[in-house]
Amino acid sequence: MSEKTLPCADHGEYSMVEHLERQGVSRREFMTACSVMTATMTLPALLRSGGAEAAETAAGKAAAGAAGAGETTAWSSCVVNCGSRCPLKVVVKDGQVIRIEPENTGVDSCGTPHVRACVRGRSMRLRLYSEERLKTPMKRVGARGEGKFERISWDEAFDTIAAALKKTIDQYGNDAIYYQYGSGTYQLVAGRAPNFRLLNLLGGYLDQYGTYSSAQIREAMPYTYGSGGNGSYMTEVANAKLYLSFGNSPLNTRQSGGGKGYEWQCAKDAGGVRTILVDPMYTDSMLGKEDEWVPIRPGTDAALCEGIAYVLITENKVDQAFLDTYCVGYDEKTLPAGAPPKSDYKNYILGHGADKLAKTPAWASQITGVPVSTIVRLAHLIGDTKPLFVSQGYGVQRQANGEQSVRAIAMLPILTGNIGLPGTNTGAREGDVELGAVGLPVGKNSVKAVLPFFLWTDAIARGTEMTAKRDGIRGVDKLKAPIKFMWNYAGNVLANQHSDLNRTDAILRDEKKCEFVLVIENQMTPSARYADILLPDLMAQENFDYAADGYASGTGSFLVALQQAVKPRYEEKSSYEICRGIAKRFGLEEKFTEGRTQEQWVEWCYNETRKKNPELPDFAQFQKQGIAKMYGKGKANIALEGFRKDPVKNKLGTPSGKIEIYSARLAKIAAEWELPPGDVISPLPQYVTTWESHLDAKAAKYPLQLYGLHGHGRTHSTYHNVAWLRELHPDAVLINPVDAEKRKLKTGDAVRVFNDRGTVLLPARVTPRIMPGVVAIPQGAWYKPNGKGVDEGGCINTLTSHRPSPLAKANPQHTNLVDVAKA
Ligand SMILES: Nc1nc2c(c(=O)[nH]1)N[C@H]1C(S)=C(S)[C@@H](COP(=O)(O)OP(=O)(O)OC[C@H]3O[C@@H](n4cnc5c(=O)[nH]c(N)nc54)[C@H](O)[C@@H]3O)O[C@H]1N2
Ligand SMILES: Nc1nc2c(c(=O)[nH]1)N[C@H]1C(S)=C(S)[C@@H](COP(=O)(O)OP(=O)(O)OC[C@H]3O[C@@H](n4cnc5c(=O)[nH]c(N)nc54)[C@H](O)[C@@H]3O)O[C@H]1N2
Ligand code: SF4
Ligand SMILES: [Mo]
Repeated sequence: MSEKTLPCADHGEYSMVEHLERQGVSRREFMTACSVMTATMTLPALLRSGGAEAAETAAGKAAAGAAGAGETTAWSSCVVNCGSRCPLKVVVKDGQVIRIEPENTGVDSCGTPHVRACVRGRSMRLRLYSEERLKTPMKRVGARGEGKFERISWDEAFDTIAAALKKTIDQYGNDAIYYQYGSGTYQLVAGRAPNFRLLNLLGGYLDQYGTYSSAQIREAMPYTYGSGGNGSYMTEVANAKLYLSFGNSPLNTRQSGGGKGYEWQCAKDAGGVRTILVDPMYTDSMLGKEDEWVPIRPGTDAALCEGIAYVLITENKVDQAFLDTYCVGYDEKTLPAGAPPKSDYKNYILGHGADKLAKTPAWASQITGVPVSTIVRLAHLIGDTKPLFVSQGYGVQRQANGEQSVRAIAMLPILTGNIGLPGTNTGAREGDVELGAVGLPVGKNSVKAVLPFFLWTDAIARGTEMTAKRDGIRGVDKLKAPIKFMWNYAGNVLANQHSDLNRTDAILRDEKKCEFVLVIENQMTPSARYADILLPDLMAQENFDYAADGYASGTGSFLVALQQAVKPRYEEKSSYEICRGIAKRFGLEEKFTEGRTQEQWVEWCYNETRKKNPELPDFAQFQKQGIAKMYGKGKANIALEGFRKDPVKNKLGTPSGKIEIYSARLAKIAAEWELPPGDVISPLPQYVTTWESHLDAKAAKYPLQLYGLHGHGRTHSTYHNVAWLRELHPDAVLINPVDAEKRKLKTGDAVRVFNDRGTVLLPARVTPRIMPGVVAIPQGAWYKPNGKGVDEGGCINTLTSHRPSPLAKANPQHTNLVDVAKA
């Protein structure tokens, strides 16, 4: 791997931290040393300088079993929702975790790497021993949301929860029990699964579809391709000549030492692919690793793609044979029967469609902020370079018009025929190998109704008004009951990760609306404050379980043993034991356990996984080695390869079996659904100017576009209460010097970021890395309202809107207008 592409900040820094700490160097000295090194040296340079080399050796010694005197090592993993599940070696002395080491069973080059944990996983010890750790069951004593609790026994907790469940079921039915989105832990037996298993035994619960992560891309892409949001593996980038990526930042969001960020760098080094990143921010995935950064106004990717399409079409750079054979609706001759005349893509782009507007580079430029010359140059590159690998992150689709943008981006590989061939991709995010790891069986949910994940505050406030055609309710035409019982496991959505938190707070506080809130957590988070009963869960390092590679691991498949490194210190219980306790109150304990202990279930699940992957070692051996890596399983995956080879034999999942540029299904939905003014669903992907974009009337009052980014210092809100990380990655609002100048702001100034929904207090960070007219806040800081609508915690969701996107009814959390002023 070349020096150019391995940033100290991601992979090297923390082995230095830990090494120096072990040598007795203080945090303060470390921080200073590291920031100097990060600024000036790359990891290979560090390695040569000797410091990190020593750290590597120390880690190597521990792996070989030569830990210090009295130290033992257990295997665990960082199972938060970052998608990587990096294995961790938990070093214990005198019953206490004294440090966390990364796994090192791989090699230091591309191939079968060490799956090195990032700074977050390596600071796990601080989360384990944080002041906010929940110790005992508690019941609320103050008003809901006030955060006043009293210790109770497990018996009282189980009795209270069982009584509330019975009351809800008797009075409103199981439809009134909602299982809240919560992505805090991805362990396979004692994570979320026992909660589902219990609720299903009780007659079911209101489930959700979609996620805060990727709801829009997963909903929209199947209209084009017949199936979901994932494309070719990142390893395929090695075979491409041009990598064009929209809002994808693997070195921010796929940080693990063995995941997609790593694969990206290896692939780039192997093939020397030209790299162009389209993003409002100059991200850490750039910093010299890109050939070109194209700054773009948030929410306008579709316009850029249409401007590029205009050049491709008018300069004859489209692959007409591919479009004729594999696609529906590029031009009039492949439009489906029943589509209006001139409703095809070519006519739309050239200005002969219903809107009579040519999507010229000049038109695209005034929307996107990308210069005309850049649009034309990009179009020439895209038209002339093969293979072309187009991908996108999820930031693009976390916008009010995200469903349109994701399909518009897919048009670039489609127009140029860069589909199903080596070095190409569909325009979706890169895919992952899946081992099909088996978790605790959860049974069947008897409640038919399913809610779009983003509309739970509506389902509390106006549940019975919500319908299929207006609110995207599935399984039934209309919700039977509002949400009356909130089951919140391992999530901080209630008061942190959902939108418009001041509104959300008012809805949750009203005990007549949602009558019972159960929170099962291990930290006293903002959401935990809203619990009626608050239960302390184990953390993975105190639990016994196993985990599989995540959705950010790319081709790197592995299983990790989660071993009990330390015993719980207080009265915490695993979710399996918690749910068993509640099941007992209903006489369902035997049905819940099927006669197995949690440990026996772990072994059972592992063995089921092994049946599908016979190359895995037996359970005893797995426990001994702690990690089972199975790299290289699907290295050759190219999205739609079979379809490209034989489109008749390997039809896509669309009604026509082809790529549907024009979707008759979307035309039908557009005609039938009830949409508020301004919401557009259309059979062709098309740029739509939305509410709270820079072209909206509201921009006169709030001239800055705001979005939240997934930064290094947290996984969402998890790891927020780790002081080391707050020091290393301080929260701030990123603002361009041009916008700062107008407001007389400099870095470090305390500022207010505000709109009609609320105000957030934060320091400013003035930087040209964010484009003019746009500001960004790392998402996930803990919401801390001061009672006057001002959030002193710096949580972006004080400012975000709860209005859903048109098709997926999903979170447009990156679409916001604000202003910034000195506090
Ligand atoms: N404005 C804005 N908002 C966003 C986003 C954005 O980009 N912008 N991103 C969205 C996205 S993509 C997502 S996925 C969501 C994430 O939203 P959440 O799913 O709420 O994720 P976290 O904030 O990480 O909260 C996880 C919680 O689980 C707890 N936890 C961790 N381990 C365990 C365990 O073993 N047991 C139990 N019981 N609890 C545990 C942690 O303490 C933490 O409080 O946020 C969304 N919100
Ligand atoms: N470090 C870290 N990694 C994480 C997480 C985390 O919290 N921290 N969370 C994990 C989870 S659950 C998820 S879902 C993923 C999230 O992964 P993403 O959703 O891909 O991450 P974001 O940071 O929201 O956005 C990615 C990039 O899109 C850019 N962007 C925003 N709006 C637009 C737009 O309209 N157009 C274009 N072209 N670019 C835009 C942003 O500047 C950013 O660089 O990350 C995962 N990985
Ligand atoms: S936050 Fe993600 S990259 Fe970091 S250690 Fe955890 S799983 Fe690995
Ligand atoms: Mo996510």
